[in-house]
Amino acid sequence: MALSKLLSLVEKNLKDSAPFLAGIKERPSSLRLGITGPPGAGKSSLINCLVEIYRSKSLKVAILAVDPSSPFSGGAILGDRVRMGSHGEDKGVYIRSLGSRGGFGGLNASTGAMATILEAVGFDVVIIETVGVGQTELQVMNLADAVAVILVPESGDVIQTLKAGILEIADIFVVNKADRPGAEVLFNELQSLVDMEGEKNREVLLTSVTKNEGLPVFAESLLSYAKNLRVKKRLAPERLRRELENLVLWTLAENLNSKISKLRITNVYSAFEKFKIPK
Ligand SMILES: Nc1nc2c(ncn2[C@@H]2O[C@H](COP(=O)(O)OP(=O)(O)O)[C@@H](O)[C@H]2O)c(=O)[nH]1
Ligand SMILES: [Mg+2]
Repeated sequence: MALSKLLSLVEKNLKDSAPFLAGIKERPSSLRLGITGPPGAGKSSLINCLVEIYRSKSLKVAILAVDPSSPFSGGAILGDRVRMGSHGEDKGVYIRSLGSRGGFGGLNASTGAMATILEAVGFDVVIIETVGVGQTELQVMNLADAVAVILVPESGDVIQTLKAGILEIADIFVVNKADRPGAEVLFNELQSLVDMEGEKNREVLLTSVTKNEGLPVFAESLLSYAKNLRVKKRLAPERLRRELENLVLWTLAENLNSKISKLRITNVYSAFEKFKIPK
């Protein structure tokens, strides 16, 4: 498929794709939804439900899964027909897994480029799934117009144990696996966190994929957050600054890797030592 080839080209050689990417016009109607949370929380299962709901509204949906264990990837799909549902032959659904390699903002840059392409070729919704564990994966959520952080009763004392980062980026908290004990406790805990914030206007929802509960509400809410926050998030100075920083770091790392031989790198390093800014 031509789209897959194009995305692979961009993923493998972001630098050379820059002029092409710069020529792509942004589609104001497209929305990016970020889904993150600890492994096993049910992110992929929920995304599968979102896809079904959005498809029923005739929205075209693309998924970028930055999760090596995602059931969307490779053979795992075949072993998990329930979670994948029937999107296999649906042309209005595109699923792609991305490795979280390429540090220094590389993942951020290539995921962003891929989302841009997917929007340009006509996908109304681009869902980005990352495991909310590493800083790199969390940063990718900056690309989204709205972010849902998925938690489960087993997450335990989340508010104490979760890194601040993952709590901050949420527009919606989803307590999934509401069919399990402890879901209400976690829900209340998050609700009081959100209530204290006042002006931030974040939301807490309960879902159960297995019991088919809370899913349309979640789907609708995520979409409406994205619609409302889209412009603000895409033009946020903080985000643009971080994207630029990523790009600069990534370009430097690329150049360092490709242009400096191993022999010379020691010379560069000792030269650099001399120029360090004194404290
Ligand atoms: N009991 C229960 N299990 C669920 C629910 N949602 C997902 N799961 C299961 O949790 C496991 C992890 O789901 P997955 O979607 O791969 O999680 P991810 O790692 O966050 O993407 C799978 O075995 C799912 O079937 C739910 O609402 N209730
Ligand atoms: Mg997953």
